Amino acid sequence: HAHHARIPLPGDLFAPERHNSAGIEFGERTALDRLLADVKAATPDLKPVPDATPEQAGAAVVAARAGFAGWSRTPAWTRAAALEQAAHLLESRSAQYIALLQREGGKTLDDALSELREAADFCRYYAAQGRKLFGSETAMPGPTGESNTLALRGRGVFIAISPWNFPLAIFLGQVTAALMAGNSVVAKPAEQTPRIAREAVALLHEAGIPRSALHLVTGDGRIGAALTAQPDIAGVVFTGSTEVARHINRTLAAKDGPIVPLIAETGGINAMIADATALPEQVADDVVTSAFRSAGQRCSALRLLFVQEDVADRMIEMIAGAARELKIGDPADVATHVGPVIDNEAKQRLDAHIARMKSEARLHFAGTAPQGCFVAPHIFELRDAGQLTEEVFGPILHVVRYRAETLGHVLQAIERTAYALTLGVHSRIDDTIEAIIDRVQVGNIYVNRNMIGAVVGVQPFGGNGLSGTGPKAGGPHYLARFATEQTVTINTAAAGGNAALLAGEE
Ligand code: UN1
Repeated sequence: HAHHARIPLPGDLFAPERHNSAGIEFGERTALDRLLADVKAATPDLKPVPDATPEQAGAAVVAARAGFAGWSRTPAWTRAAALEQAAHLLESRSAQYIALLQREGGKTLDDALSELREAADFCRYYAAQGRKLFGSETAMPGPTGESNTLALRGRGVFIAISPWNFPLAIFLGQVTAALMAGNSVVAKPAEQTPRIAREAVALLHEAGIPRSALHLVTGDGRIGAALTAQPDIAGVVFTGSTEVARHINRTLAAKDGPIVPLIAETGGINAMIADATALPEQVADDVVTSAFRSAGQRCSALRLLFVQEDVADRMIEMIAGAARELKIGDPADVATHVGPVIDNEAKQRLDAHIARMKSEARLHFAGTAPQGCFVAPHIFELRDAGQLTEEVFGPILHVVRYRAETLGHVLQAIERTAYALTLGVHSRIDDTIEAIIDRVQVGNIYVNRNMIGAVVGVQPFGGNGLSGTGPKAGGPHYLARFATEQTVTINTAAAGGNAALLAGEE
């Protein structure tokens, strides 16, 4: 095809097109028709990706160590240009990636499009931030007679371990940040989504990242463990469960040699508070989006909804009504709202949780799902928020009623989860909103809107407490944590050698 569209915006998809790219009139076709036709015609590489052995994992780290020298000396402008080229390639092949995200990741069209856009945004945002941070040294103020400069440089080999729920965006976000900062990278994607990772690595190589600077190692947690245990690594960036983050942290701590930093973005038991002044239609819409979109398989997703008693019955009824409209099924069908969960193990875990909730809580709503790896959306009402003790990674919403006087208890219950990733607030009382924001340490707070889909460079994303170490992905402080800093102080008053050095002479 000649007409490779950029990633369309949702509104564009329904706008009638009267001309094809060659200017030939064809009537009422829409960009959506064209995109769907392209996705259908796409032939993503679905060949299995073999697992690496622990020896291969070790060899990848050695090769990345050798690649570090050249890549860390490559000018930041060149590194940034490669990332921008990667964004361009992603966009020009969007149909191919959407098809792969649907086939391997179970993504609906909506989710695949947002993910593709997020992936391209990460590449461009880190390129722009990287030019600022790494493009030149910062002259520091100081006394006359000396010059002081601060420079950021790559650390060495970074291990990037990424999850299956954003197999393209989070994979590329981690890898491009580490590369932009001048590190070489060994990337270990989730074992459920190695094909998307293989494509993404091929794309980065094509965009100008040297093969020696970026290596892919596939396999499950054992391969991840083999990588983090390697002696010569300079940092680890990880997105996944809190439990695995702790395990990595222990592995790093047990090693001799330099202290190796871990950047971890982990789970959440995310809450939303809706008081009696909230707009019920908007709450229903935002709750359904936050709890059930992506089949609830986002670390940002809503798990625990606190509703003020006075409006609770009506609110729950409206949410159930909105949830009833959701179509669950084949992600390749454009009418589908909720696709499958990632694998059978996930389905079994979620089914077990649903069974437990049926005996411990009040069921308000159960959707219908087709046979296979699907989990229908469920709404349960708990007596107490403490009944939910772990992150349940699927389309299951838990509701708790509260009285206006006990908002303090709600905030305590949120703090007691010890996670602090996302929080939703629906209220029209400014004092309530401010008091909540002031009280909690949650990383991303969303007021009077849904609480998923953080936009790169707009809503820097990441949590505190059990939810992660920071810094926030897609935010201005992210890249610096992948780097070392070097301060150079030169006595400019000294005669001879120093003055010559400053003048750039030998
Ligand atoms: C994750 O689900 O692992 O804001 C994190 C959002 C996404 C969440 C990504 N950035 O919904």
